Amino acid sequence: MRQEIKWSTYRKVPILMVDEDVQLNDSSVIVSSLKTYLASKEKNMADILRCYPEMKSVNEGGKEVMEYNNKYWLMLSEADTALVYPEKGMQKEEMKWRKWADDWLVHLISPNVYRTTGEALASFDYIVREGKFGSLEGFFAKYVGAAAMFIIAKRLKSRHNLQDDVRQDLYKAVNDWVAAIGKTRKFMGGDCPNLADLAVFGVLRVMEGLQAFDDMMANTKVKHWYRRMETATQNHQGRH
Ligand SMILES: N[C@@H](CCC(=O)N[C@@H](CS)C(=O)NCC(=O)O)C(=O)O
Repeated sequence: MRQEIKWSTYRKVPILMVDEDVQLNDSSVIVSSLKTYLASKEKNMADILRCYPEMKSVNEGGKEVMEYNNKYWLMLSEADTALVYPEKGMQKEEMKWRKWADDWLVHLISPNVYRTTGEALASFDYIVREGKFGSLEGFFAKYVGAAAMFIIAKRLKSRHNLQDDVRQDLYKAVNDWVAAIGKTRKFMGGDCPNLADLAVFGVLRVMEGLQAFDDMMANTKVKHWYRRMETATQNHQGRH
């Protein structure tokens, strides 16, 4: 909840604290920093973080937001880069699809999970069930939240130029993703997931348990890759 991150000037989640003094903001910065750390043991987090400087920018809605330079880039020596990306084009492809997940795929979630009043209520029922709400607070959060997000989702739909039938954008997006992996690879990273696989999985996973997710699984080709990702993330099988 908002009050739980009062101590931070950056007001979004996730935030990762390292040893109670280094604060990592933004999920892509967190992922790139952790991956850099794991792949190049000699650097410390504070030094790594300095490679992702913040800058203020203006978003599609005209609002001032914090952006982070280089957020899809790993800060590795040439030798370490060759270990993480053994083949030509792997690094560029990973960056392209991580950016796609942040700039396009993620914007399909709200319009899809708050598409109808019934779906908005189901989404908030899930949020309230999983979150820390008192029973009265939860009751209000569910109905007020669902109504607000139903309206906001329509605004997001037009801001990001989605089709009238928002499911079609979702289906096309995940089918494009599966096509980019192709028939010969298990993951975009090859035999193990890379950071693009992780980013796309992270976005799709938040819809689990909702109608949008079931519709996507039934009407697209993403199912096999998605099931492989579930197993891979549970068993810590990321590329290293
Ligand atoms: N680009 C950021 C986006 C983070 C973000 O928007 N988080 C939402 C929750 S999913 C949030 O905290 N929103 C609160 C706000 O915007 O004030 C990231 O990937 O971490």
